[in-house]
Amino acid sequence: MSQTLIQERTERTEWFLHDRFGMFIHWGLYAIPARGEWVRSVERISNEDYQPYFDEFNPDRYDPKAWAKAAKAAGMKYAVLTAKHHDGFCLFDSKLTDYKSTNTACGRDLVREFLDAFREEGLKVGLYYSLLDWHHPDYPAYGDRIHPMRDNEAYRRDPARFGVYLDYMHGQVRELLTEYGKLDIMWFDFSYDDLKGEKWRATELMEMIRSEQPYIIVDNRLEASGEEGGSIYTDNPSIYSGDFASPEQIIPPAGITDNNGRSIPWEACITLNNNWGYGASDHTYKTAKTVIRKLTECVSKNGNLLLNVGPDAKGEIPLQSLVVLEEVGEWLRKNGDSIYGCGEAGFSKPEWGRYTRKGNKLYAHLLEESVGPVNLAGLGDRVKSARLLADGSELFVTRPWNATLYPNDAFFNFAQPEHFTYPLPDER
Ligand code: JFZ
Repeated sequence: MSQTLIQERTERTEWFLHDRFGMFIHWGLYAIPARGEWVRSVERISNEDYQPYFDEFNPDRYDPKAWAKAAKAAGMKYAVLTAKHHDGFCLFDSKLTDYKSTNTACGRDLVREFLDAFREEGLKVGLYYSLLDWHHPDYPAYGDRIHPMRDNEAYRRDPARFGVYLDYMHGQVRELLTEYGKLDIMWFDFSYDDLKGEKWRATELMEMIRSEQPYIIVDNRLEASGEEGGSIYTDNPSIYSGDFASPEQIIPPAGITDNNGRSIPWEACITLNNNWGYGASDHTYKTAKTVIRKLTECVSKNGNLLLNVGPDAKGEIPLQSLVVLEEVGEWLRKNGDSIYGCGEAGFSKPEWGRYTRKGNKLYAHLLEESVGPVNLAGLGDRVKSARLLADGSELFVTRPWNATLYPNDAFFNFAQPEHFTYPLPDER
């Protein structure tokens, strides 16, 4: 059984592991207070005090085609939008709630427009759906997760009412899967140690998902909680273990493998500044150079990078994010062969950078300027020829690093991580 699950997971995630780089979009009412998507919990904001954001929400500069063009130009191949975050506000026209974008001043189904625009650009599309719901009266904000601002009286009076919430949650997932065409990714978020798996009626949910959209890939957070990644980390995954692991704000030091040492599909989700949702005063943006290096690091460990943007209340991706995305795209246009379809090289990490690999092509990401020749220690005589990836120019490979050529020798390609021209190895 589990072998079948693993086999199906391998097939479903083939495109995903090839594509390597996606855009995460955290957007909702919280773009108005502009202090991150947890603002309601962090500041203990009551339903009543959160209501004005719903009343004034009107992102009249929302232009998902512009988002899609920016993602595509950045070299991203897929995108995931928050259809509903923890605050419960729906960016889609759910029949199961009034708490949705179509009932705000903007009156638009933001999810549908997102999907249309990104598909139009040829990107794969995914939706993030929060398992938590601070707005639903029957959601159990219990234990240390009581949100004092919440009036979840109904649940507190009668915990059995959690089932009412689960019907709602399952119903909304079904809406997303049946009313919006083919989706490529379902990104659930998240579980707690004592609220995961079957507590979400996860088997039933997964069976529904698979029957509606057999090829959709699902993250591991129906089961994963905090540090605990769930049974996807084992060679005996549950039906709701997910198709990929979702390390957050971290790139796993040695990639992710199961207890048999076999590589598991994974995607690191990383913010561009220090917030998922729009943070008006957060200017701690990563540089393009950092993003390129982190993307390379993920790929060198068989992983993906889902890079986040947090559009503002008007619907625009912050300019600081766009500038970084553009520069990353510039690099990928020249060096994308070292990222797409690539993975771990099977050689230990060189002193001067990282390797990625696709078949018999090895990509050397030179992260340090070298003094003299770049040492290809460990490759021995397997290097047949070397080229600078960005412009195709020849690089000399000198002894003792290539002596003899064999029929299946590796091609050696240098991906240029930055825009500097590094010194060619001397021919001696
Ligand atoms: C979750 C969300 O809470 C967050 O707002 C954002 O959407 C991110 C992508 O996902 O962040 C988490 C989820 C789980 C834990 C911590 C942060 N956890 O269990 O420790």
